[in-house]
Amino acid sequence: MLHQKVNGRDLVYFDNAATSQKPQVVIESLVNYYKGYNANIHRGIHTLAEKATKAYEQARLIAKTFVNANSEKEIIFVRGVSEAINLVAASYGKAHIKQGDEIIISGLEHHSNIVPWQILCEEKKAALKVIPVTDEGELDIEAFKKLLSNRTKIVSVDHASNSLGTINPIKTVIDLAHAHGAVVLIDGAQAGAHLEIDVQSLDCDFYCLSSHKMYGPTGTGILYGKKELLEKMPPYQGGGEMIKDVTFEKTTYNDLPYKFEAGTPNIADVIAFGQAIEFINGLSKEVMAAHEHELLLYATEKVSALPAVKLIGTAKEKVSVLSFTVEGIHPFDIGQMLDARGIAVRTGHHCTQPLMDRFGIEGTVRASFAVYNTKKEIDQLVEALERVIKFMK
Ligand code: 7TS
Repeated sequence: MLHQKVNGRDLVYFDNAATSQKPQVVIESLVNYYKGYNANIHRGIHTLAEKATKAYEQARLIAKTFVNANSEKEIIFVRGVSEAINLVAASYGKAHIKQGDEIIISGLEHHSNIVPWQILCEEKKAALKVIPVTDEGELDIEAFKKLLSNRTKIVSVDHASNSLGTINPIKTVIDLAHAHGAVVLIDGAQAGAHLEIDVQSLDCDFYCLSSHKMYGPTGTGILYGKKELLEKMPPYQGGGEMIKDVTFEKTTYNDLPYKFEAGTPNIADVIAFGQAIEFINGLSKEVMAAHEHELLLYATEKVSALPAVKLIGTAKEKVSVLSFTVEGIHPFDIGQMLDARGIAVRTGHHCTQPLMDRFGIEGTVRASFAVYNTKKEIDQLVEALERVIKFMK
């Protein structure tokens, strides 16, 4: 995948915040499942069904250790972060949110961490409050403190911003929210491959991950939830697997985590997701983060020195995301011209339109780095940008 020509040039893949490329172990895991033991899980007593069930449940144990959950019952496989947040908004929200309650999100959020709460607030006549963002792209914690009250029932923020890279002080957010009796959801979409996650020491109530941003396949991810909360929540979807007993008069629901996994799950992708986590563990997240941080510092220095470039997001703590605008040139045009030179970046609002409004821009050019990227590739980006700027100006 990474060793190919795009538009006649060696591919430089800098769109890792959107989705990362997949290591061989992940691809092989998918192939091995379909070639060797494809069977539906938790049902059959035959050998293949048992093998598939074991591999699927093994992935749950790997995920449990990865986030340091207390029990594998707290790990629910979902399609990704979007579904995880929708699940909490629909299920926890349905059970616990009333008219006049307040939900706090931040100005940095991806649409996936905005819209489910808007839907809930509209339905329940609750209010959505937003933590403002500073000029550097950091959360204004003093303003957050003022938003908190005994009306606050849920606080939902991202661990790291996909558009700016800002790493949020989530432990502070969690402790402040808990002091007001609110539950806290952390959107870990941009943290999974880069930052340490320990849900017990964080004491967050929910934490969400997408496999495909962590070197795993698309179509799966994790919702971690504290057992005592998940137990009190109504099911999200009805169907096979999530039930204990069904009669036309009354249905009783399965135990955790199956209560929230209706229907045949995404077996192959979940198993391969487990392998992606093992890939991260094998390399060590700390070592990966150190490499990515070095790339970020290098790219920040080089790109910000180019004429007419303005960095958007200059927080002190960042994951490896570099967002910028170039005065007088539309981000889309830059993206197209970089693509013509084999360089894949993302341009636009990155599903954070309110954040773009905050900075008074339509969008940015975003380069986001992963473990396989190099300084040489950043040099290629800088050289290409220099040409684009010269050509367009
Ligand atoms: N939250 C954040 C912070 C994200 O970055 C994304 C995806 C999501 C939620 C949604 O995750 P999904 O796996 O359910 O789609 N972010 C991006 C991005 O930055 N470019 O493409 C997708």
